[in-house]
Amino acid sequence: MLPRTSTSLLIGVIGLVAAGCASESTTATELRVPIFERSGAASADNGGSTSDGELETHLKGRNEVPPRDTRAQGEAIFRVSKDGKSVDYKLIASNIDNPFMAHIHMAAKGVNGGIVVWLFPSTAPTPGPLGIGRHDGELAHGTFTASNFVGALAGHPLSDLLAAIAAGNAYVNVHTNDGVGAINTGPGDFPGGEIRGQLGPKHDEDEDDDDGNDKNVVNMLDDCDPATFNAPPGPGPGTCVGNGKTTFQAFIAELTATKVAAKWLFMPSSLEREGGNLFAKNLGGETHTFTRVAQFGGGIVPPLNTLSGNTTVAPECQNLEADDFVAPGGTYKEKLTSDEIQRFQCCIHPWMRTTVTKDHDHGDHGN
Ligand SMILES: [Cu+2]
Repeated sequence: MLPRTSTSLLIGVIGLVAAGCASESTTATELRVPIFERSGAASADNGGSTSDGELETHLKGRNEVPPRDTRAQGEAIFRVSKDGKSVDYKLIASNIDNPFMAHIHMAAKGVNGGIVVWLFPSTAPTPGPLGIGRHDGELAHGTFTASNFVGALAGHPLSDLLAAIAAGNAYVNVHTNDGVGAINTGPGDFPGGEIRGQLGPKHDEDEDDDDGNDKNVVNMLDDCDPATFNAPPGPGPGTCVGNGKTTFQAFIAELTATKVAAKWLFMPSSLEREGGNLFAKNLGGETHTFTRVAQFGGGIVPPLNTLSGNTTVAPECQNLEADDFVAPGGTYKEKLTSDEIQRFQCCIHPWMRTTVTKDHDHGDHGN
């Protein structure tokens, strides 16, 4: 590995303009796995594990579309394997009547989407019996891989689900059905879904951000393929120390077509906070910045500004200091204000953004 400093990486990035250094290729053997922060509200039945790679969502009736009036609630916990090839999960539900199936669906918050993974009764795409009555506790646990994908993800790699989760486009849904008469007659009979929880970037309102800083985290993610980023015509040696899958050519092609590279992102892209510290963790393979700007704009790499349509450079990106560059594995601390809106962006990849809005009603309703 090359010795790396913020400066040499920066030069590597700027080298995009005039690449041509000797190549040093490394093989990518591992999938890049987005790491998610655990929610602060731990369930009584989650085994107590708090290791990285775990994600969790709280399932509630009011998250359904349309919202369902129910006392049922649940929790889904996922753990991505180190090699990124499988996911262990546990699904817990209480105060729920007649659950008969549960899945991961693909859609944003507030939108209903198709099934991509079955979780209950099992990973097999088969519903359970109707009208099973009251359930409290673990509903299902198991392991799934890409071979379990159905619907829109059938035939896709596991990384596509992780990317959807990172983008806020996946949720867990538990369906109920009493098997009698009309549907949607009340709790225990919502075949379209009784409790739901979004996966990924959403910071659940159950979170208590008063203790511990690790909940105030924005993850900086990318998916750079080191072989192509570190060699011509990529930006050059040392640019990418990760094990991503997106080639430099595909990165430029996506940027050209859509003005963003979707796997280069800040996660979450929006959160509600008032004061306190925010920690931006670089989990990617490239250097990024987490720069407070008055308005989002272009950064310090003109070709990336042009391709992403950010032709007006954010002035804050023109005054960067060495310690503004966050190398892979690094963390950047930013003190939040009580301003109504605070904006942070990467000054290298200007489409990587997070907006912090003032936390108006910090709900507090325990399990
Ligand atoms: Cu960046």
